[in-house]
Amino acid sequence: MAEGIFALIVDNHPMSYATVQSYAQNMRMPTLIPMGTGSSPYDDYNYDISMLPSTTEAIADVIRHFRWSVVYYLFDSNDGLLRLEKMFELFRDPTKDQVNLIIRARRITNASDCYELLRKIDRYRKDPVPLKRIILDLSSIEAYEKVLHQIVDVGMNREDYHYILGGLGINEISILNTFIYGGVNITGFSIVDRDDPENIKLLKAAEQWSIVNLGAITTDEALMIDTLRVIANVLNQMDLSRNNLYYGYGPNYGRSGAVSDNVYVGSNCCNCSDNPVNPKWDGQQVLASIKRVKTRGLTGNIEFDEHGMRKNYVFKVHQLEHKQRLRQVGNWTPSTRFSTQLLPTPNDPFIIPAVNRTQIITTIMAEPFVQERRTADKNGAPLVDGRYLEGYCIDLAKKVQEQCSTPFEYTFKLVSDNGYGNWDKDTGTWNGMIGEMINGVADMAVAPLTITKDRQRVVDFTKPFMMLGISIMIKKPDKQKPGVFSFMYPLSNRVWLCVMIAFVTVSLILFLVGRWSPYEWTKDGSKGGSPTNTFTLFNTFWFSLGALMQQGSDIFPRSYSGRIVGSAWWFFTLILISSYTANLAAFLTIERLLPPIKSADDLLKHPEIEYGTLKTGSSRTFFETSLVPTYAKMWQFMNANFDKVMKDEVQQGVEQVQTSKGKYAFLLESTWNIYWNQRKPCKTMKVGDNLDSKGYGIATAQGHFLRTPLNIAVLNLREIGELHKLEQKWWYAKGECGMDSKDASTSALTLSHVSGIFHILVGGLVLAMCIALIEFFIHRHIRIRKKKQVQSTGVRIVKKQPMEALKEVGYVEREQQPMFGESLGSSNYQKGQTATPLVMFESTSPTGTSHTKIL
Ligand code: CWD
Repeated sequence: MAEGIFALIVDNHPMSYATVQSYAQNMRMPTLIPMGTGSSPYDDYNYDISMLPSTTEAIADVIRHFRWSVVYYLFDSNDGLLRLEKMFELFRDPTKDQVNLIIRARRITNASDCYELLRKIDRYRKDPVPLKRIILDLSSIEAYEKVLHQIVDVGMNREDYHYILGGLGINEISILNTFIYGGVNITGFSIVDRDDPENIKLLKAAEQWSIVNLGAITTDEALMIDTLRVIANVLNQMDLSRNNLYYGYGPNYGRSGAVSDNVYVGSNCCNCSDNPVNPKWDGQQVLASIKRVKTRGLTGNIEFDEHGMRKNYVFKVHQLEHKQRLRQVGNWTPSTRFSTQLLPTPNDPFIIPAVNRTQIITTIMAEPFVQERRTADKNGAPLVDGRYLEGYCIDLAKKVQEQCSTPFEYTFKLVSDNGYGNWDKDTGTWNGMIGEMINGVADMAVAPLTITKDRQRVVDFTKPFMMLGISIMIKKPDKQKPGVFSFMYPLSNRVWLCVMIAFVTVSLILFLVGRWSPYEWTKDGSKGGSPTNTFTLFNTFWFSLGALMQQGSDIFPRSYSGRIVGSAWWFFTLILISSYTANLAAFLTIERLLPPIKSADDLLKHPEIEYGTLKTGSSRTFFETSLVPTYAKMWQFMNANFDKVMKDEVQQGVEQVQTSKGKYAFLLESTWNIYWNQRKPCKTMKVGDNLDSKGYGIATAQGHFLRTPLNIAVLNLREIGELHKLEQKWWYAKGECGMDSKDASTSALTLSHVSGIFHILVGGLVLAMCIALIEFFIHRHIRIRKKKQVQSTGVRIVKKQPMEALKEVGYVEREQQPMFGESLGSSNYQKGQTATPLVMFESTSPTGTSHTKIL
């Protein structure tokens, strides 16, 4: 220290540690202890920084998990003694842990020879339980090797033993391989993170320099490297150029080769022989900088609390069972505890039988599964955290309890982190309800908890009590009122066009057929016997139109060909009009919703519409891990806009859909989609098919005694229709929005539905009147012209009723047949030509000219 140092790195060996600690405290010298836990946070030595986190809490969790009642605690160091003290402290209140633990502590004075102690433990028969649970808290890997060796020698590696190794290098103990066939259980921890890519890089580099062996780096080596990393980190952080660490100059001051006077690192603080000791520097600053360090190292996340102890670290949990090598079964962190289910020894009679306890059911507030009872009547509603609960899951738990062949009592608890259960990569643990079951905080979960393969690995699920899938919720588009021409809707525009073309084509063909077929030609006496054809172009159109309108007309084809055309056209119109009529009612009455989105692909096609799902839960995992290109692209979008589009709770997502004018779609489980669409203000709707198919199950901690009875109870409830009834009760009976289709079918047609046909009618009437007027004027014009002509020639040209007209203007019937060659109007009467009936008229004009008319 007199030479000038910055911090101490020391071993906490019992022979020297107390002395070093005392000096460090007096000289205000930060002291890093790579391989020990240092002093208790509550004593006066507050310059200690411990690199090695304590496993005491993790061991306590194992004891709680297995509900042991007696354990042996064997330790060989003062550190171990401190941890033992902590262990007693943790189990002081038996009501808190539901474990009344007896700890039998023994100190191993010589790790190389503890046979006697082990034999005594083996022979001790006065414990309330014959099975022996032994915690080994030893100071080094060598000590573990030695003691475990003796355990094998004494024969304490049988199935009635379970050891917990308190150190952090269980995977470095080679003798464990010999325990595989003895039937013993061993649980332990490690901390070196060999999977971290940064660590792999570092270890590879170190291997090149032959410093460490990548595969075989020990926990002690890793802790030492991390200690140096901490110091390097602090040096980088501190503003050394400000010269604020020390009062004097370093030993290099003025020497050639010194980089600069200002970059000297060290305290030059103290002279150990001063009496009283008079440190000239402020080690508190360095200490504070060390406690502020936040970095990652070989032992994972490196951070310290105010007592200089590690925080936010992760232990890997390892287990060795009969015929199974040591394997990692999960993780443990101080905040989330175990991320795994530690398998109890089969048929272990000393686990406090869960059957005797009230089962703790974890659940989550999620309408309508679990919600606060709103009515004044609170009878029968469980009281949890000061709230009376009701909902589908509360009813389900009751019904399952009634159906269950194994009787049990239960109480509800709300999940503390408000999560369903996800694997947290950072902490390496399960959170949410799944985490609570794994950690033994809860026995089962009755909640809208989706059955997934990852969850199934760590907890047991019953068969699904409800089926669902991820679905799309959008804002309901405004209803489209049937337009003025809604009578056109039953047929598409193309069909209308085809009908028009068919109409024209049929009319033309009928006209041609009428022309070609001789049977359509008749002799009309009123026309002087000349052949006439009713199927003029105008008439064929009239005939086709009459058939199309299902009205008929007064003209019909006479020829076979004409009748074939007519029949075909009638059949066509029969089917067409029937189909049209069948569709018409629906199109006139239903107010159609035309949503812009109908599928997940549509969401990708409409970049203006944002979408998201819950921040945690199986839906997020679905998108995150999906290999389907559409869903993978959707996840890219959601991940890029995470804070904006992802929601903590379903209600937030629903509210955003309601308020975002169709610019946000929420991806949620279909059960909730249906439920929220039935809640006021009724502004949302579910579109498209579900993206996947899955179910909610009741989850139990793995191997729970109620696992099978619960499963059977759920199946039974399904078969007797109770689940269906519950669904009706919580979904449809409480609906506030009614059924859209029902509304539509009962409502009367308004004028807006049928105004189009009025328009057509009025249009037809107006057109008819116009044409009538035109006809009137044309006729009048002709009459005037004729009158003038009669006045000037004496001949009145008539068109209609010619006989009467001619008689009127002075013609008389002539008896005589026309003479051959006689001029008959504009054409000569030809020889051999007959014209019957033949009526001839004659008149004499004022000029004396004789006129002959033949009809
Ligand atoms: N959960 C989810 O992941 N997505 C959703 O839309 C809803 Cl409503 C819930 C949670 C899920 N049920 C789970 O168990 O993770």
